[in-house]
Amino acid sequence: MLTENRASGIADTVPSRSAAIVVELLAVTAAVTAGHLVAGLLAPASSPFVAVGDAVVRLSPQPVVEFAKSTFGTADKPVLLAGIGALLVLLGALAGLAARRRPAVGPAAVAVLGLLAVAAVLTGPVLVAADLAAPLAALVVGLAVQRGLDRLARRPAPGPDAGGHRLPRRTVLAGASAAVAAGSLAAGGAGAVLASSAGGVAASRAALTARLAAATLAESAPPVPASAAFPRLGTVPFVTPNAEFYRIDVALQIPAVRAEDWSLRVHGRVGRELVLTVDDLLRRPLVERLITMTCVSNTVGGNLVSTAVFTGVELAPLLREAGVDPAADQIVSTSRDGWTAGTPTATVLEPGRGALLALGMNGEALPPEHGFPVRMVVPGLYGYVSATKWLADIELTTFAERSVYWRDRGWAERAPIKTQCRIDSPAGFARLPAGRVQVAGVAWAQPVGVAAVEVRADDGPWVRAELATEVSPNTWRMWRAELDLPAGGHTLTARATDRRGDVQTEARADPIPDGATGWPSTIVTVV
Ligand SMILES: Nc1nc2c(c(=O)[nH]1)N[C@H]1C(S)=C(S)[C@@H](COP(=O)(O)O)O[C@H]1N2
Ligand SMILES: [Mo]
Repeated sequence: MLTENRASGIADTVPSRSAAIVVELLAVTAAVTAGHLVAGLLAPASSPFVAVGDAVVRLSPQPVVEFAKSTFGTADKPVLLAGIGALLVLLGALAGLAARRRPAVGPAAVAVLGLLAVAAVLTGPVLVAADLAAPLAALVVGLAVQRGLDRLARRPAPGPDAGGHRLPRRTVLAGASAAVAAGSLAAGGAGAVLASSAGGVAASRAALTARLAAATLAESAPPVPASAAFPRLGTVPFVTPNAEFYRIDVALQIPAVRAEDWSLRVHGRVGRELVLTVDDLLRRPLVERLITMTCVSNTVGGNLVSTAVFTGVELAPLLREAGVDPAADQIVSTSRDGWTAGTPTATVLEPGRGALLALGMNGEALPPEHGFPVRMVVPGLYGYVSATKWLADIELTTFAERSVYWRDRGWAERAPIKTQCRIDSPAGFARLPAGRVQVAGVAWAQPVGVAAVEVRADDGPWVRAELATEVSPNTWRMWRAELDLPAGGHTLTARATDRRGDVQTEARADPIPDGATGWPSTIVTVV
């Protein structure tokens, strides 16, 4: 079909529907993959795709986030990215169709999507100049591809030219499209590879592991005696191997920062701002701490609780050097991907609390998924108010002045860990031989420590459990007990008492807003 291009007098072709869709989809694909490649080279989280996904997560109302979590579980991130991909295809196809007779729609759609990616990166709370490179590259490449392919698609039908022969328009368009598709595939693949090897993060991590191993410690972690756990009775090991340490975060893509490129700004209500590099941290006294971390989302009996030896520097003296304004009751820590946590300043400055900027975990530099190169760890506080991974920024402020990620979504402003315990063995619905039944598990009450655990069968008397050797009040404590059980079904229940003498409450509460409560119980059958 031909239309008259009145300005030039040249007859342009209205592209077929399929050609129009292909042109627009390839422009969008080239944009996304070019952005992914540049992001892989510079800053993986700035990939337009990932940045828009992060922004969607950031801006989603809490019920939507909860729905996604409960419907898709840990697949919520891939599902979100797939959804964004599907939406892009749909929008691209519609824009392509609309652009057949209104050519300006084609580049406009690419520009709008590109600017959306720029906006997603700009509104991420932590922004460095390099973050803009990927969405801008996406915008430029997308527009260039759109223009090039669109021109081919609209080229007037072939006629003899000065050179004699011209390739048929469809052949040229198909060739160019294939080239763009192949280029996009290569760029996207290379971007993904670069993001996963993350610009030398693996090498940087290995080097930091070696430096930590060679460093002189100002304080070593207490030894963990064999008597600290009852693995033969079915308790988890005392120190959780890194690969088994629970993981909770909202990062769609693990932020990749080399230790050499990392720095932390300490600012806000302080006497003097500090900017610290990993070298600066390694020049300070290095301490090792055994700490049991706990997630506020852990349900009674759940396993979002793990223990590791963290190596790092004390946070309290560092803040004192910066000179904390006494009015600054909140420390807001921000991750490289923009996630934020608010920690009570008084807790971190408490004598003996032992809050850390951690660089090492169980004898290695922090694993990427646990915050490489530097995270915060504060014994006794749930992770969401203290344990910022991929730490980028610390601002001294007030609870009145600033809210943070999970507080914005209905979780409590302050969240000390609640005394809790778990029955690890026997497993739920186990069938056991009649007679003496071994019961074992863990209890935690950071930072005061566990004083007692009791177990009972059904409504029987509480039986005092034997406690494993205490390693630190900041870690969990294993326990075991023996119960004589007659044949039949039984409910085993446990409860812990902390070193303040407070008995764990029986009252059931949901994790939201400040941590679950209630006694764990396990149903077994004795045969
Ligand atoms: N950057 C960042 N840090 C974060 C989070 C997050 O979503 N992003 N989640 C927090 C929560 S809720 C918990 S419980 C701990 C979990 O740390 P882990 O994954 O190393 O176990 O990290 C905290 N630090
Ligand atoms: Mo958490």
